[in-house]
Amino acid sequence: MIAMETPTKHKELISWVQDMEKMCRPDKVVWINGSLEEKKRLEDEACGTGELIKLDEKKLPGCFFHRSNPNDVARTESLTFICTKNKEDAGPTNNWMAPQEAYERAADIFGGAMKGRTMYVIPFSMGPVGSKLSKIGVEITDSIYVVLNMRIMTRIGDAVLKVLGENGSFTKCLHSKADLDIKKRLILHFPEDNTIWSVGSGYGGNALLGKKCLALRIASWLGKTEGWMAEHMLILGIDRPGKETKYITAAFPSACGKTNLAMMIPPEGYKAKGYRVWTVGDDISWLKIGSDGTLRAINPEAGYFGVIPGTNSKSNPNAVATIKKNTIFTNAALTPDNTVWWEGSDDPAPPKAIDWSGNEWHPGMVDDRGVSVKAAHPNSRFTAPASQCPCVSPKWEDPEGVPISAILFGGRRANVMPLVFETLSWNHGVFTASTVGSEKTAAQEGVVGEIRRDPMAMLPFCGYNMGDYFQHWINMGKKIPKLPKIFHVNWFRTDDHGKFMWPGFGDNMRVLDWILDRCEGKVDAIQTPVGFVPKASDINSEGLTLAPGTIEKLVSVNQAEWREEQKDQEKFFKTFGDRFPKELWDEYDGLKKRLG
Ligand code: GTP
Ligand code: SPV
Ligand code: MN
Repeated sequence: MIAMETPTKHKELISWVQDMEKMCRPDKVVWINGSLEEKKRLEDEACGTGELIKLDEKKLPGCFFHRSNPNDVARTESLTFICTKNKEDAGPTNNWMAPQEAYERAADIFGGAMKGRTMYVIPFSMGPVGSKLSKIGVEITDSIYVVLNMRIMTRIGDAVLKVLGENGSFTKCLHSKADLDIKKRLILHFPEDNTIWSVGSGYGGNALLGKKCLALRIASWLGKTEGWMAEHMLILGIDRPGKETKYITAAFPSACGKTNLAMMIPPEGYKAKGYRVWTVGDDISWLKIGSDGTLRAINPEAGYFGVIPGTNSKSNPNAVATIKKNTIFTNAALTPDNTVWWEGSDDPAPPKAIDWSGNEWHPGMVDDRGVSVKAAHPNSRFTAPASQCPCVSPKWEDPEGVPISAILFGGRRANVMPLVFETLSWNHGVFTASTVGSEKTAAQEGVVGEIRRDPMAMLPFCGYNMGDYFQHWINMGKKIPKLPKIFHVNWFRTDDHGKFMWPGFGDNMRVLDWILDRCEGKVDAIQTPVGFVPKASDINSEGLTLAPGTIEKLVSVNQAEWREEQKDQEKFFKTFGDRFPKELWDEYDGLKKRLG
């Protein structure tokens, strides 16, 4: 089969594409150029086969609906592997497979998997095209859904090939849905070969290979060798009256509030004074030392792949505005008037709908065991262009990145963790980040309330031994002339009745305000064994209706609880053996002494 003319003279790229074509045996090969004609042609074709459903053009212009296979609705961590020559280089937190075995096992599944299909070749840039901070990848896929999502989430096409030139380096990303059989699903990373092979899934982080696979797992490895960092962090800018915009990053585990914080609208009182929040990114951040000595962050992505349920004009008005057009909705419910609906939407439930799995649904429906049936999958997602966000930062595509004043870490913790504390030093901040934990919710496997350690919110995304990753964080601290301060936040502390004590969402501005004041040395704090907490009176509660003493409770540090917490930290740290940095054991010991 003769491919269409190749739009590049890059020999390594051409020969790799030919090799993959030989293995996957598609009917034809199409190089993606990124044009609007091409987009239209692919949308038409996908609507023809039912892969996409065109939504009502008046109510949701340019929007499409997609249902993934019901066995394929989230990342599959147990089928995700880091394939380094030495097992120790993948570390105790990753699944490992020897590269040769991995290539062989996957080749069996990829062999002939694209028969009767088209193989698309997508050149893409993570980060603004041509920026020194950007990286190029090429994804081969047999899924139009993947092409159209990559078109939103990354920069694709001829402009990228031009920057790649005839011998630029790129990450080789091979993807096939194959037959969507979970027993033949593998998400393989070969950091030593700058290569990703993903087969058997068509969903999100498993299939849009620029996102978690390249921009976190491969990039974290590149960052360690090249002296920068790839992190699971949102980036936002904050305007305060009479001051220049300050930027912060924040790492929270999946579905713990990054998109919400990144697009937050400050409370009325703050807005009136001139406070404003700007979104630079909502999921991934690449951090490098700038020539001015600050730590600079870029968002390598160009779109948002956000959690749909719970998105409404109270929780996240900016997201609601962002997804009004040119958006792909995956696994929400389809209404009879050809729009989409989800639990926690602004609209009342439709009298009937087709749910995320393709079955008829009506409000109040329960299953055999009497459990209410959800119309939208809890992990249903929107894919929308970042440029459509009303509060997108004017600097979101700045090739130099934005200078970071503070780094926040946090998880979902009903107790122990105060609303906010400032760490005592960079190394203490890294220690605190390495202990981040988050509660499993009723929707996850395991015991409800059980803490899963998720250091830096990177547990599923670090492409190498996390002991070495912690060391890299320590080493970076020695090299950054203008170090950001590191904070820990927790929006999820509950009272004796299990109710969230903190209103969260836009009101998180009150905490960010204190954080920036600390960065500017404008407010004192109370030193506790775990770090600096605010004086209750320094958290502005104007306009909030909180029971007296709530802020005191929110920022309190219970030393007995912390001593318990440390036992669990120790167990976790020990799993890294001698790859665990001495500096972090020192911080552990320091905390233990302070706790008495
Ligand atoms: P990924 O895209 O999976 O990486 O997740 P994310 O961190 O961007 O998650 P997202 O912002 O979509 O989090 C959604 C969940 O967090 C929803 O259940 C929200 O209701 C909840 N959430 C977000 N912010 C807050 C908050 O300030 N307080 C409380 N109580 N819940 C919040
Ligand atoms: C996450 O799980 O952290 C996500 C969604 O952002 S996915 O792209 O599927 O990984
Ligand atoms: Mn994420």
